[in-house]
Amino acid sequence: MKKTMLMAAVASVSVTAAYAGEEPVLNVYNWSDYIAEDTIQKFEEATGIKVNYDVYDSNEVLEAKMLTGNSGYDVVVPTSDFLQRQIAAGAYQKLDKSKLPNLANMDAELMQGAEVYDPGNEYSVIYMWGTTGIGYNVQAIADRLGEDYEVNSWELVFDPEIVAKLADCGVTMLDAPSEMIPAAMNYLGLDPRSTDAADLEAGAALLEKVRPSIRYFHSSQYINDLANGDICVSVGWSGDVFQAMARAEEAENGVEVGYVIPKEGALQWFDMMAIPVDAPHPDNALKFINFIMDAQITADITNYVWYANGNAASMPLVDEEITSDPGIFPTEEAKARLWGSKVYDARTDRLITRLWTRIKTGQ
Ligand code: N2P
Repeated sequence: MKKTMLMAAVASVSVTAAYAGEEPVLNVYNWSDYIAEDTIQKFEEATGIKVNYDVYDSNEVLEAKMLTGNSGYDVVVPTSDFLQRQIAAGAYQKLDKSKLPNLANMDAELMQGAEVYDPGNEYSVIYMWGTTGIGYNVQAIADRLGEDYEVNSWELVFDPEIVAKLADCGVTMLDAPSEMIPAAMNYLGLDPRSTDAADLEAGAALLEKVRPSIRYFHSSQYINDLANGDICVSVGWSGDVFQAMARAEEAENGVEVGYVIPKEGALQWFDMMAIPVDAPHPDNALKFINFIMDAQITADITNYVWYANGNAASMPLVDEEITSDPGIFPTEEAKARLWGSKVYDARTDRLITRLWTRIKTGQ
């Protein structure tokens, strides 16, 4: 009898404990090569919360998980246009801003820019932002196009004759249809944000034309390949190309990597931290998002991954080498030629997926 009462008492204590707080676990799903080496460890030490950290390199992969639900993730980092579509589908929960005091560190202008996708910044906070431009091996280009050739145009990958001269040293593109097709449209002089089927078809036709000169479509492999000199041109994300540059320098392998925002313009995107509607640990998620918005923590990430962030307070702590690089923080002149990601309706999205399959498989 006594024993039973004791067991009941123990059971009720542990139930109370479970209600008082979440288990000290957090499941994060972020882009690959997108965090400093010690960020997770620092968060675990500061909070006692154990982090399971998984990575992806494609918005489509993340979106499939978010729209299916039950991903088990507490914090994810979709790009703003994908985020908007996922918010509309009910995939995220509103942020309890009373638990995010470090929101005061954020750059008001950039957060306002992000409101295009998330009005009132109700569901998301900027993690990092960047551009989709061209990474290249300086010597390999000079060898094939001449010492005087200036890499500053999308012609490097979209002019069939020019890219054919580079095919032997390895040209790669992102496996990101909603970034690659608009870039081709932009090169053709079309509005990269157009959803007109004829414009999208024209962009796709150009990609098909240069397809024989493309070694692969992949969105993370190119970092090491550029760094090792195994490929010579990648349409890639700003920070990733800078990471390739840094890895080559560290390896002292004689490979010099450059990054350019082409003169015709480029996509500027924002990656946003958000909490899935069915996150198992939403309070821990808020703790993590607030931790990331700490000025020093965000500066450490930018200093490691070479991506610009949206945290004004972190700026004085970011290396001068990064803040002064126009490939990472574009000049006003370059900024005027950047375009924002476009949110596609379901019909346009299906068309883009179809065109992309055709481009990749050549059918
Ligand atoms: C990090 C890639 C993040 C940029 N490897 C994609 N929006």
